[in-house]
Amino acid sequence: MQRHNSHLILGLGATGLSVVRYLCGQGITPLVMDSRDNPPGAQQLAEEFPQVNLITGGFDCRYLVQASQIIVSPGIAVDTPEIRAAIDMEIDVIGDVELFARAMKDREPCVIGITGSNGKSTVTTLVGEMAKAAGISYAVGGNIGIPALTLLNQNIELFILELSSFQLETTHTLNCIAATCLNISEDHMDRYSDLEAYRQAKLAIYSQSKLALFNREDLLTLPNDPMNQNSFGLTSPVNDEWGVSNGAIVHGLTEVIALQEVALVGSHNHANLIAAMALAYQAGIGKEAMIEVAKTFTGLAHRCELVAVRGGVSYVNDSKATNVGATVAAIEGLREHQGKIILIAGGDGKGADFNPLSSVVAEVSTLITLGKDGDKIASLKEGAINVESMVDAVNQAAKIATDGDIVLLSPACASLDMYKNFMARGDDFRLCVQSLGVEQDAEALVNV
Ligand code: UMA
Ligand code: ADP
Repeated sequence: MQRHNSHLILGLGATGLSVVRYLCGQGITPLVMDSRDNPPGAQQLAEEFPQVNLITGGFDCRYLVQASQIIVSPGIAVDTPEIRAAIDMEIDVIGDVELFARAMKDREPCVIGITGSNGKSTVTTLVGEMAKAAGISYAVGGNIGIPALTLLNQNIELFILELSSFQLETTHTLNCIAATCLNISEDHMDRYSDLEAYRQAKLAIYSQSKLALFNREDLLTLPNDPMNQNSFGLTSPVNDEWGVSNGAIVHGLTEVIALQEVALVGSHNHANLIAAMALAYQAGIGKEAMIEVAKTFTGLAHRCELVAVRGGVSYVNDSKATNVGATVAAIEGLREHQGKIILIAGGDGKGADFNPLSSVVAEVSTLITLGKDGDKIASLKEGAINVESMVDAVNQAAKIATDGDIVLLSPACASLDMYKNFMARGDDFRLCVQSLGVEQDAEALVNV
């Protein structure tokens, strides 16, 4: 057994590496463990921090019980028996975002926290864009892909953090100006006992904020106990709530922008924009900056992104739809569409109940499924076609689709059974579409 390390990092992905860098910067040499035999950060660790030891292939309890602090990566369940044992021994078990929070403890609140089942990355990016338009020095990070600790060294006035339920489980002292839980629908049921356990993990964000911004059309997002709170929604607001009235986004009685001037399409995206405005307002960002962003931001890649129009058929990449709620929102958002919708879905369902998809798959003309849980989704619609690969799915769809139709990749599942991540899946879809033997139509490509 090696010498005693007071700080133990569990997991050597993007988060684990960021924690190594942070602790080493503080003069602390941690020990790293990962249950995988060959974790993604191993080579980088060896090159950058040869003094830091790495143990792979499991978590050795002998080290855990001797640590004074254990920093757990979000991909590892806190309920893992070795970690539970450490918590029972009252060892300080936290996540990287809690380390970030502790590093910020002497600063005035300058963090915006964003969680929810869907829309987090869109809202996080929107608030960042609004800060930029207002000339504020800002940093965007967290679950969106940039570990929170990597933002710390910058001279930043406003931190905008996307936070997953996993990250919130190990975060306790974030001091947000405002925080939101955008919506709650089933996700990560392989990590939680039920929806309520998942919901409570997310609602923990409110107790770490000066203001809770909830979605008044999703009562699951309400704080457990009344606190300093406000709401957003697509309905007419009361008092200083944010909402929609007479076709315009309004803050109380004040009109911000007419919906027809908004670049983002789809009612779920309008809700995202309104939430972003409400958060930006709490950070002191003016309405001019909000309006500028509302008029120009068309959406992120892999979220209902129109990637090609071929032979009059629109190919839409919604690879980021990694849960049922996101796919429901995508199909509902296309209800006004006149042509047929051909849906490609499937992947790793993470233990989800797919039944809430039934009503929306009834609206699509053809369902093509793939991946680990493709057959479960296929069972929701008679005549569904189950295929082995993305190229088969796209080719099948292209055979069926005619002028005016939409081929939508919106998997309702994680990608990890077939791809490195949702971006690789979306890129593969795009490539398969580009390989179709049909000329691309000369049309502007934007998010639909
Ligand atoms: N893993 C092991 N053993 C370990 C450590 C990890 O098997 O010892 C597995 C996990 O089960 C997981 C994978 O390795 O499947 C990655 O886990 P990680 O904790 O090392 O992940 P990081 O690379 O640090 O990335 C994490 C977030 N990943 C997860 O929560 C799974 C990233 O969110 C986030 O962008 C990043 O930190 C920076 O904050 C990704 C994600 O999928 C995008 N998030 C989920 C979601 O959005 O639905 C919550
Ligand atoms: P997250 O970061 O929470 O995964 P994203 O902004 O990346 O959210 O969007 C993920 C998926 O959810 C996309 O498929 C997108 O079309 C869909 N989506 C975005 N906002 C919402 C919303 N408010 N309600 C339901 N689905 C949404």
